[in-house]
Amino acid sequence: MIEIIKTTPYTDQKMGTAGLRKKSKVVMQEHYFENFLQSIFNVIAPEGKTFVIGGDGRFYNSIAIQKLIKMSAANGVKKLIVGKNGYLSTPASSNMILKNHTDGGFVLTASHNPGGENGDFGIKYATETGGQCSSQVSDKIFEQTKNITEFKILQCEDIKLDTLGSQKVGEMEVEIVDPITDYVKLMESIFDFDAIKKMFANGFTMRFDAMNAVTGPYAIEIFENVLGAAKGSVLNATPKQDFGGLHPDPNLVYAKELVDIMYGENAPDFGAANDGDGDRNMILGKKFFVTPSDSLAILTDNYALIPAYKGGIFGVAKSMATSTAVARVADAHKIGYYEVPTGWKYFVNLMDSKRITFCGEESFGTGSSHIREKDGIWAVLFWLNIIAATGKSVEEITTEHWQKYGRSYYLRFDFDGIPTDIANDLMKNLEEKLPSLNGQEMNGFKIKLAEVFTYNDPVDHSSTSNGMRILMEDGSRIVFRLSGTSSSGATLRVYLEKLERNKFDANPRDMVDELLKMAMNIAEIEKRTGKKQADVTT
Ligand code: G16
Repeated sequence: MIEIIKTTPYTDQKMGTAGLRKKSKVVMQEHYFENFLQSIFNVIAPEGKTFVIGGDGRFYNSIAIQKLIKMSAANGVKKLIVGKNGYLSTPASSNMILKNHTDGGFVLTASHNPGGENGDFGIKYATETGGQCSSQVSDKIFEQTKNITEFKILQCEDIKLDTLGSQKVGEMEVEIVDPITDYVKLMESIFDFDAIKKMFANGFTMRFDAMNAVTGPYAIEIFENVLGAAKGSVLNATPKQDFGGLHPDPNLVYAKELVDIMYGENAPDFGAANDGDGDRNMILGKKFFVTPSDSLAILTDNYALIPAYKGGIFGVAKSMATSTAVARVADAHKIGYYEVPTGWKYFVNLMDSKRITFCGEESFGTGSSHIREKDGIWAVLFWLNIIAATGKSVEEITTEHWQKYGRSYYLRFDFDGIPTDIANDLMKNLEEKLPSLNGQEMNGFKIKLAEVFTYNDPVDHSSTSNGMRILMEDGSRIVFRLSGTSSSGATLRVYLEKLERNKFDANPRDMVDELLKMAMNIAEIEKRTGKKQADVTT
């Protein structure tokens, strides 16, 4: 029986950079999830449509997914394709949306944010493009959430999600699928699996840290079972509701176990980690870290080594905050180059219109037009393929890249937990100051341009402003923006980049020191937030 339940709106259901992301306890409030989902349905008219659904397995996944299924049935959805046990990585979901030509999908995830009852929960909504909905659509959904008065739900038993195959829930078909098989096939169609297998057979060693999140089973299948990496190469491979207490953000701070292994004695040849929902990646060599910005540049420079791309690529894009390393590669290869606001959704039009093949972000995201999300395992396989094709180590590949293109020393400083009004005032003050900075000399740099970054989408002609940048005459940069993925309060991100053409072995922190002083001073960070230094540096 379909029930129509009266509800009262919440006022805080605005989607951020990637869907709705909140504290688990916020989402667990009465009708919070239902209100948000019904608001999406009210905007997208789901009757007769098919969606892909799943989640990263975090706390509340199993409850939310049952609500999602029952509300879909009550709202006239024709069919749901559901990852077995309710698990689906973000890239696998995008693949399934595209492969099955569905009308979109939902991934229950707060991505790299911690999970558990005291952690975060989230919902990403993707359209038929396989990418997340545009800001125009999320704005309409937000308006709905403010006025919602009722939602529809089918009253029925919980649906069993552990058996593959089709079942009926009311009038709706629910097909439980194994998402890993299709994803492995996709990866096999892109990379030279034979070359990578040969490399493992010859003794190449790796560690992949799945951080107790959704990619564990995908990684075991691909790296250990198919490619022949030694058993035990995948760490933290079993998805856990609270990620075993880990913060599933693959960077030098949070992927500590892997970092200790890669910087220890007898380190394996290659190390990598993925985040909660499998779209982010970190790449490491023996005692060596590749910044995500460099990784994008290196993958782009080496596209011809990969079977699926050797015929040529359209172009490449990065988020504005990402370092300019890939711009120099695009220039050398004479391919299209775009800079977009932070948020993978801004790449989707560029991929659909065949302007770009690759894209990436400083926030540990890299991907290509094989899907419309960033793809952690794809990036790891790309690196393995380059290593297999060249016989070189991660360090050699990266160092040779710097020798060819120069090195963008790059660090991001995050100032967390700032009260929202203080963060907004800081940004407003900074924006007002920008015109006066043009042409000034400070801390040994000459400022070429200080501006608000505005992106004009060449396909839908929408215009988006996100963050501010100060560009120096020597190619160095300072970028300021507020995070769009915080579940409470505000995080100020300060991104620093120092371009060096000849010096490659310096300490990045030393290299950006003057830029940091300059950024702290211009944005009045200590005065306004009370913070003398960043909470997290990556
Ligand atoms: C999300 C988006 C990314 C974006 C990141 C930045 O990542 O999908 O495109 O780069 O947020 O977040 P912030 O606004 O906090 O800097 P994910 O992995 O959380 O989906």
